Amino acid sequence: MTGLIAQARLVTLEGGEGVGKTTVLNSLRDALQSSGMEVVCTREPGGTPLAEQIRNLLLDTHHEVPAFETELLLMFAARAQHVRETILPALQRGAWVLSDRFTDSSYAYQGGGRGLDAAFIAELELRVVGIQPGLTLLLDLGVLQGRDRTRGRDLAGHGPDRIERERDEFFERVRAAYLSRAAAEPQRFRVIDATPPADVVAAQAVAYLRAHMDSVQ
Ligand code: Z5A
Repeated sequence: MTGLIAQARLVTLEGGEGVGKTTVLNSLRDALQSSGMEVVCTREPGGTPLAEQIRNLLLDTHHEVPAFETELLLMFAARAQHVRETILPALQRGAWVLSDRFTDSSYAYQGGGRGLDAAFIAELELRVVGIQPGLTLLLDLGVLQGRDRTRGRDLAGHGPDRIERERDEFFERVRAAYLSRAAAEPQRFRVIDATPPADVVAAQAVAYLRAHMDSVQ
């Protein structure tokens, strides 16, 4: 018993760097809209003007390196605002919400990657967030393949942000933490192999979404 309230219409996309979340999110949005649903697409950290400013602080490389605890608390500060200003109002009017990352990212990056205590993260989740997704699609890809996919974008002028500059071992721990969470909550997570071409990955994600929609309507 987690004390969290499951929100069937909240669907989250998770995974490491460059796994293709943004690409898949567009296909999920199209599938929901073609079924006549209102869809709100959002992301973390971010999703409100204030939370987007916190995102900029988190990813900026120009200030001193934040303490791991500072990073965690800023993620949850942004999430507190995002849940109250964007997610809950949308769910309350019957919309579906597709979020590119949510609380599982904090368990994977700040818990798995940084080594912060999962019990502390769970306490924040309970007190600050209070809800969990009805469906979480975890796109799983090798760390080096993810890096290859983002390299072109980095070379095109967007240098890597502060977290993207972490070493491969950090991202290996992130990946392991995600897979461990998925194994612990098989009813909520669907793990998708993100190595095939983007249209194949998106089709698998849409199939899982449709099955979930059938189960909640
Ligand atoms: N973070 C955290 O630490 N704690 C938290 O609680 C939260 C977040 C919420 C910002 O997130 C950072 O915040 C993130 C985690 C941390 N840091 N990292 N790393 P973000 O979501 O903005 O950053 P991101 O995950 O790095 O986004 P991304 O690199 O844009 O990944 P993506 O959205 O999953 O990938 P994409 O843009 O859809 O695709 C990447 C490229 O690959 C692109 O050129 C595509 O055309 C290509 N692509 C996509 N799919 C395929 C396939 N199937 N084959 C080949 N190529 C493909």
